Amino acid sequence: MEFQTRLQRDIDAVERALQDYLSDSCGQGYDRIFEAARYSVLAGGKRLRPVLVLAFCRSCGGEDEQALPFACALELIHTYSLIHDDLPCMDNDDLRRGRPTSHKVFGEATAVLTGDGLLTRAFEIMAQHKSASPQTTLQAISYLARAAGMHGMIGGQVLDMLSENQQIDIETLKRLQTLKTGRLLQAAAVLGCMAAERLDEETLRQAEAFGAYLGLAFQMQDDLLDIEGDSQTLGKTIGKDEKSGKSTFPSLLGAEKCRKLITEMSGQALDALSSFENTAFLGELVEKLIDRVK
Ligand code: GRG
Repeated sequence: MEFQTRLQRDIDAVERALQDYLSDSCGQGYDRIFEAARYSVLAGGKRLRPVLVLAFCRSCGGEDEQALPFACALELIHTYSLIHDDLPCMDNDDLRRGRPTSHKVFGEATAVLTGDGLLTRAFEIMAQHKSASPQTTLQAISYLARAAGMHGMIGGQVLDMLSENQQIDIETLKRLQTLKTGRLLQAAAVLGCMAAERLDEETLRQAEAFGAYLGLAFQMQDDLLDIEGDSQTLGKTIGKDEKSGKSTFPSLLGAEKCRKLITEMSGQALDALSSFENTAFLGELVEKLIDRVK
């Protein structure tokens, strides 16, 4: 199947599943939390992480149905992180996925609770995954919890906060971004393998390597877009890194070196795919990501 058709099918499958998972209405006075959850989750977004889960599952011989609960759980966690990251006490952002941020529409307290609700809903969805074996489910929950938690994305966010207005070196920045952005991308690749019941150490190690390289290339590209990109096309505020005094890959290395490293890192991500089958789709996805619109 042609790349674009496959991608659109995957995105559509994820959108339908996300809608189902968030279709609750309680009729007991707290429907607003479901409304706020749908507002942020169903606002578009590239769906990169869930698409990666589906693609890795297929590349390990699994079916999309096996991967969808893990894929959606990961997207809910990603969306919670965006909602919380946009709060006034964090990045204080007004625009996300082309819309006013959650706290602008629903207020700060509801935005905090929406993030909390999405995080917990994610693990509920995983625990209820019917077609995965109990061992796989447990391993996947444990992996994602660590990737999203204090040894992963949250740890990266704390390093990010502590580095504001500080002179940090490139190794510190890499470590920070590997945690903050890379861990969820690693989780996407690993959860895809797990969904297909491929739990051997070597497979998971290669999936992790893919996620780590892609995470760095993706973050470097994101930093470049923050300088060179267009707010309307990207659906978020740009130029924020410089204003907030944050070290970024282009600020430490320069744009040219970044572009070179993006090519190198994505090449290493592609190399990590050699132990998987039918990787044409994943290969094109990597190419597409590092060539995002300016
Ligand atoms: C839990 C508060 C809190 C923060 C965790 C992940 C994170 C740290 C904050 C999110 C903000 C951010 C700029 C993260 C870097 C990773 C990144 C480029 C996120 C945006 O992901 P995309 O481009 O977004 O996949 P869409 O909207 O397409 O899903």
